[in-house]
Amino acid sequence: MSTQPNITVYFLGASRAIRISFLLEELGLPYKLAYSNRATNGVAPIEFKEKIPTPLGKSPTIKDGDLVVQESGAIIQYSLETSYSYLIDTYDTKSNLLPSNIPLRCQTYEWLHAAEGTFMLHALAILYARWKIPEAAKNHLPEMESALSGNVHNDLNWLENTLKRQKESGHQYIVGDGLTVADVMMQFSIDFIFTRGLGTKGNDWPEVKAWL
Ligand SMILES: N[C@@H](CCC(=O)N[C@@H](CS)C(=O)NCC(=O)O)C(=O)O
Repeated sequence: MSTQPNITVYFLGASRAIRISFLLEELGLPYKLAYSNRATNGVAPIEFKEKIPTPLGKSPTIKDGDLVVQESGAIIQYSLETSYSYLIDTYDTKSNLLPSNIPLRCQTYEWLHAAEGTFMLHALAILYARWKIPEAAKNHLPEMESALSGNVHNDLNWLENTLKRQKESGHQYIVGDGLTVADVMMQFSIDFIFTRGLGTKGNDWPEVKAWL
């Protein structure tokens, strides 16, 4: 762990690495990009994956000095809570990306983890079904998507109702009265779900769309 930031973000185009740049920009932290576009078939180029110093070679990964951190939620927690917590005082005087109030902090953690562990999990079940379903079973895909969409609907309803309550209190973000890492993590998940229409058929989430 270094005392001065020396961060490289391994950034695959159109990936969860957006969360990390979003946070680092909000914190005003300098960082280097090791960037790659996706290959024409949408996957990460193998030469890029080989450069990422983790067993899975996923994006985002960061390297800060000798320390390597993978998993977007963990990178966000690392950036906020360990070596750079002082930067929140220095740079983040207005937006309070991680509230100090304990109930608000816990709500922020809930969304930070729900972004991957709930929203992406349920949406990816549908995307993988689209990708992996055998040709012979393709006519069952709509039925399968509809069966898998219940979780996505529940997840989006949770966010919709949270944002509605926030709006009634005069707030436009997910937790408290300003931008937090809940928004930073959730932005990618929701954009991912809406852009691909993953389980979103048959409902509309106007507050979620307005927030996005
Ligand atoms: N749970 C991980 C997921 C990381 C992940 O799956 N990243 C995708 C891009 S969004 C990736 O690296 N895909 C390329 C590959 O798997 O080869 C996180 O939140 O960082």
